[in-house]
Parts: sequence; structure tokens; C-alpha cells
Amino acid sequence: MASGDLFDGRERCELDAGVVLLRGRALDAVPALLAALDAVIAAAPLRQMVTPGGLTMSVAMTNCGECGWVSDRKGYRYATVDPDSGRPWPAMPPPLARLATAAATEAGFADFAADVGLVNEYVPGTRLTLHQDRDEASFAWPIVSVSLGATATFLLGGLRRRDRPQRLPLRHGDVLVWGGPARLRYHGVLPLKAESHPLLGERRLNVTLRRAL
Ligand code: MD3
Ligand code: FE
Repeated sequence: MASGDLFDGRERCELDAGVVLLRGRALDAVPALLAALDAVIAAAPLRQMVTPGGLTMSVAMTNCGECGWVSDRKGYRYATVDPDSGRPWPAMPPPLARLATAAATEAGFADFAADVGLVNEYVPGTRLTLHQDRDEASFAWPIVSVSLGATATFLLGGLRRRDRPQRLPLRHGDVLVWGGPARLRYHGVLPLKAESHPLLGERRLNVTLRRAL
């Protein structure tokens, strides 16, 4: 059998209406993506934000693009300026913008142009509780998620908080796109297990590419 026939970990699975998992879709771009993320994090360091209820989030976050997602005692919102520096967020790196548009197209969502890249950093124990992404101006656009580093277990819930979530591993290089009927589904991430990745160590970076404005 030719080596081209061997399964290389890349496949497209439609998990549910509007939820498309592109396994390994980001693998070719990993060096460019990691270099771009290093530059973003150097310009706008990762930080643990505070929720409106006064709790410090488990995930450390930063943003790139025309605006960024922020949380503080006043609420959740998109802001064009990094509140920690008073400067605009670093520009959206072209490799991230290209991957977002291509992955959205492959998932059936044409003409997607992200204006936000929200970067989430997970270390062992970091989790993200079940939530909806609803701070964007329009829910007509999909969201594209790129996973890098250690494997996480993500929770795919339903449209109501009480709907029992399905569990799915998200691995280095996986791209998940959700939109249309899935855009407002609840989702979260279980506490990261201590497991080392050759490039990122015991760390996971997830970038969600969104259209917020
Ligand atoms: C949306 N991030 O930043 S992305 C977030 O892995 C966020 O850092 C997670 O949720 C992370 O807001 C998850 C992947 C994801 C998975 C399933 C979903 C998002 C989803 C199902 C429905 C809607
Ligand atoms: Fe989310």
C-alpha cells in the first residue's frame, strides 16, 4: 500500500448540525501559528481576567485583531484597546486569519473574516465552565477554534444549560467550527490533565477566531 493511503489523523467529521471537527487541519501551519502566537503574547501578555461576579478566571487570556474579548467587574464585552496596556490589541496574524477563513469554508460557512483572535492558555488544572459565546454583535457568523499543545476534553452541550454535554478530546492541530444552529450551544473544557506535548510541554493554547463587530 502506498504511504499516501495511510491514515494521517486528518478527517472531517460533522458532529451535529453546524458543528464540524477538522481533525489535524492546523498541523501544516503549526510553525507559523506558534511564531505568530509568541509575538501576540509578547505584545499583549496572557492574563487571568476577573468575572463580573468577582471570580478570577482559571484560563489566562489575550487577544489579537481589531478588538478583543475582555471581562472585569463591569461585565463581558469586546474592546478595541487592551485594558492592561491602553494600546490596541496586536494585529491579527495572517496565518491565523487564513486558517479561519479556509476552515470555515470547508465547514460550509463562506466569506468568514475574523476580527478577533481570543487566545486561551491552559495549564494542568485549568478549566472553562459551561457557557455560551454571546457577546458578538451577530450570531450569523461561525466561530473557528484551533487547538495546540496538550489534549483537552471539551464539553459540547445543547442550547439549554441543563442539556447533558457530550465529551470529545481536542488534540494538537484540531480545528473545530461551529455556527448556524449550533452557534449558541453551551460548551466548556474539563480541567486539563498533566500531560506533556513535545512543542508546548504541559500547556494547551486554544485560539477562537470570531467576528465580533
Ligand atoms: C462552541 N474556548 O474561548 S473552543 C471560548 O478550548 C471557548 O478554549 C474553548 O469556549 C477552548 O469561549 C472551547 C471549542 C468549542 C467546542 C465546542 C463548541 C466551542 C463550541 C460547541 C458549541 C459552541
Ligand atoms: Fe466559548
